[in-house]
Amino acid sequence: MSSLLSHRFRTARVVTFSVLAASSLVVTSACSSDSEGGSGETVTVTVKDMEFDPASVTIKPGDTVKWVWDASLPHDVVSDDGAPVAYNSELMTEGEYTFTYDDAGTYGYHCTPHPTMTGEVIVEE
Ligand SMILES: [Cu+2]
Repeated sequence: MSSLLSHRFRTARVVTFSVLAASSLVVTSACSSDSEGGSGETVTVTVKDMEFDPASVTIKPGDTVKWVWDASLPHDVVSDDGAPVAYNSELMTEGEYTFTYDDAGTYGYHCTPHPTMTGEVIVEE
């Protein structure tokens, strides 16, 4: 009987977390749709433990990518060697980092401590 009770508690906590995660997603997408004076759109990528989600995004010149951390391990966002422009965030577990891509091209990036954590931004006219 006690194991059933603890299972029910755990289920309730998972549901609460999901509701919180869903409501923060709504806030994020609401923010990304507000643009001022014809400036570019903002696309959000979540920095999770061991993956960028989504790992590939396609945007237009002048658009901005906003990485939002949702991680327990420290990760960063660093442009690949040979990418058309260089940038890098701090190593962190929470917070956000933005970069605006002015020119068309394919921009690979990665996380320094985790070489298998890779992503790309495709900028198309
Ligand atoms: Cu990482």
